[in-house]
Amino acid sequence: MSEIRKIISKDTLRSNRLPPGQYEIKDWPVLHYGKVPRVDLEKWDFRIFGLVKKEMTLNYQEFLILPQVEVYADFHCVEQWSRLGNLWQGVSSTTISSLAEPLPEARYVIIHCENDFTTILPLEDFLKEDVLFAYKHDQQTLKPEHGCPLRLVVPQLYFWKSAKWVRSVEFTDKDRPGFWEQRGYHDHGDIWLEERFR
Ligand SMILES: Nc1nc2c(c(=O)[nH]1)N[C@H]1C(S)=C(S)[C@@H](COP(=O)(O)O)O[C@H]1N2
Ligand SMILES: [Mo]
Repeated sequence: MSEIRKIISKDTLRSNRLPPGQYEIKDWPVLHYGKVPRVDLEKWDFRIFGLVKKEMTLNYQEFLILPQVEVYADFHCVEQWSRLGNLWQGVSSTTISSLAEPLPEARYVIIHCENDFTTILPLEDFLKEDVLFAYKHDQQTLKPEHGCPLRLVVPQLYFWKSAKWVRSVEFTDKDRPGFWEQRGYHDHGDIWLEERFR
């Protein structure tokens, strides 16, 4: 096995780690639209498509043998609670991107999840070094309600962009608002600029 690359999210090094308008909580609430999906790992796959040189589909075994990263990061819900000091383990967004080789026209990434949930983020944000597709949190396999088997984690944007139960990643040239973005949440969602709502 190759070594797990360890990454410290830069925002955790700030003297004040709490973005404006946030307060710290110690537990971990569950928040999402709809029901927790039942996921059959035998049928599960992870697809990369859209404006890329190499579209591909990986099954669960193939996903698990990709190089792993461990990311130490905070997260911040738009509803003002923040959870500091989380250890995520999974596959870096940059690994996914370099497998597929996005075309120069690609500017956004749409994350597609179970139950037709989607979210969108600029490619530039997606490729930050602390962004990953996580299957573990604090050494434990993710619980179903927190996104098992796989969720995206984007520390620099509000937590609604950290989509649970991810199934595919689409590279695109257009900004197509996702589930929460269509319901009044900000297109971008920068935690330091307080980009909460449109
Ligand atoms: N698939 C999916 N992912 C989602 C959501 C959702 O409704 N569906 N909600 C988002 C929101 S608004 C938040 S705050 C976080 C909450 O994640 P948690 O339940 O693990 O705390 O999940 C995000 N990811
Ligand atoms: Mo949220």
